[in-house]
Amino acid sequence: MLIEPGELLAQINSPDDLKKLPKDKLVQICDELRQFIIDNVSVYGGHFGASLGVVELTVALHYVLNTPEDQLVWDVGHQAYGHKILTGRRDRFHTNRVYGGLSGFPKRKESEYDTFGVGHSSTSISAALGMAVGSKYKKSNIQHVAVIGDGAMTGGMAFEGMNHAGVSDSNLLIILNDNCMSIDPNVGALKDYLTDITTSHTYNKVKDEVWKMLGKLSKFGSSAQEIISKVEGGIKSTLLNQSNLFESLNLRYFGPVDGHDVNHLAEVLNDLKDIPGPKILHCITAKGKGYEPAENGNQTTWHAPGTFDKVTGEIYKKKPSKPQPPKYQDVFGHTLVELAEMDDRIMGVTPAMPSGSSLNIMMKAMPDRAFDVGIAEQHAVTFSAGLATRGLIPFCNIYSTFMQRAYDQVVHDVCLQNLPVVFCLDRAGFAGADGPTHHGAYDIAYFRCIPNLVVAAPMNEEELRNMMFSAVAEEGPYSIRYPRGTGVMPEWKTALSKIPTGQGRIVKEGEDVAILTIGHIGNYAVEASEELAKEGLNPAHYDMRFVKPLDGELLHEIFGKFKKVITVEDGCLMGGFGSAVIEWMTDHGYQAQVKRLGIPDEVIEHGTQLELHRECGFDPEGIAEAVRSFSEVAKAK
Ligand SMILES: Cc1ncc(C[n+]2csc(CCOP(=O)(O)OP(=O)(O)O)c2C)c(N)n1
Repeated sequence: MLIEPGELLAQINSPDDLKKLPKDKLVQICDELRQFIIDNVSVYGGHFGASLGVVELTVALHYVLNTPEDQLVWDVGHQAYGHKILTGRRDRFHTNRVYGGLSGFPKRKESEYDTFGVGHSSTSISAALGMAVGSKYKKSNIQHVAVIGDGAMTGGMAFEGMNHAGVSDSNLLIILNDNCMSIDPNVGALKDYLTDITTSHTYNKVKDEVWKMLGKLSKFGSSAQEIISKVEGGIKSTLLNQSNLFESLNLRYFGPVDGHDVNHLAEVLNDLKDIPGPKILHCITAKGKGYEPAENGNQTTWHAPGTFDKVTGEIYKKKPSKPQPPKYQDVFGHTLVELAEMDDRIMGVTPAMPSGSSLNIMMKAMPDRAFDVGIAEQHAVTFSAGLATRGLIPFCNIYSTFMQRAYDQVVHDVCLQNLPVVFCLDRAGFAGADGPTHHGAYDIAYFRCIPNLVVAAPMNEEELRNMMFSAVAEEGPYSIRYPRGTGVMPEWKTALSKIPTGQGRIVKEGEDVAILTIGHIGNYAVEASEELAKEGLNPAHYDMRFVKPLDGELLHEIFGKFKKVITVEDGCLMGGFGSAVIEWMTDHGYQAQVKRLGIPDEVIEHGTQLELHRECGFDPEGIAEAVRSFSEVAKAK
């Protein structure tokens, strides 16, 4: 189903077309853009509230800037749907996040308007600053703008970028898109600070006067600007309780402005083009703006609601006829509370993903023992390490892809000191529609080389629960990876029992070929085996459960018995589980033919998880094919 754009939007094939519109048409174009996003996302799914919140900002930016020459960087990029639609991708927008279609995030190879590939938060200031400094070096006069949310602003990298920008004398404009929301409500002292600035009425009144004056004076050259800057700075620090955080970092602070007044935004952006040096414009917006259920309902749900009825606002949920297995994240969330009730040393930590990780269950049940620390993965890990030094057992839940941010903290702050932090890596393996920025492809490889760290992955809900239970008794760091989505056990609340660290299990006896799997992907091997049985093939299947330590006893048995081994992992092949098995094999003097199935050394784009597994040859059929090509029986036929 192709969604028809509104009359004006239908004529906009690039920002140049937008610029041709008279100013009095900007409100209409915003309305049509907003409607087009609603129409599309309600049918095809994707991120929602964030893009609605920046419709006016998007239109104003492309109206005023000379894109693609001027460099516009969106932080995270989940809010850039309007940007994509205005920059020549309107007719393909229905393929957003679909296998082979548009990416859900800005991507350099997709469009010249996407100046920087994004997906992980808090990178925009550093990237845009690098561009600005690079342009200056090349004597280019173009504009550089980073648009960053208040959630992304909590990430350390944003501060590292501002710290540098403040002394850089580059013409960088940072636009702070402040909607008080991350995915969940934003957290931390910065949030309170931003609210303080926003609600200081006296300051805002005086600021408006200064702004008008500034508009008049900025055309008169640098000395006038210097005077106004001093006046303005003085007013700000007198009127605000604290001195201005951004001004302290040498960034000129403008705002707050209404981020939904497109005409005013266009004027402000135009004015700011004339003001040299690094600066920040504070825009107040509402997530979900213009779509009632998203704006005034549960903004977290409407961050990425899935498909919905745009008239009633009802989010479509599948209504299965029989009980379904739970999501792994929910098994984690409920089991953590269960464990924490039994053991008062257990704590929970998440960097800005309470709903996504289901740590919100513990945050609600035990608010003093579970923490959302903001989009701050590095801090989450070292904070957990600190808790562990006090005899506590933190469960630090970080998506596999975001754990990449905190690698040094895992090595330096946790593992070298052998501290008992339990890392739960959600979304391990292919993330699906979010694509390569979000695939949890590398964690097995990057974790298995760290001393002291246990690397475990459950094949089902029961194993996840038992691994969490066992991790509490471990004296050092322990990691558990599990994928996005559901497990396989509708009756998931099994009795807790310990799994000895490094002990795998046999799923199915067999002959000729042994399939060794790690984690949930093992269920594909079960499916493959069922299919192969119909063809008279009977591979053995082992659920190894641990990449580190590997189960040596089981491997002696396997390599003693089988000369053909297949390893399967939802992770990168280089240095991953299959590599670990081959290393073990050579270290112990065995010789077998080993075929490794997993993610190749390439960027794999977006699609459903199954589509991507198929592309990489480790869907059930891919595993079956590997067995067939190996099997003696098959060869004899
Ligand atoms: C490093 C990293 N951690 C976590 C996330 C998950 N994430 C995506 S969007 C988002 C919230 C961003 O909030 P904000 O910047 O305020 O933008 P908004 O959605 O409110 O417009 C989070 C936590 C991420 N993309 N990157």
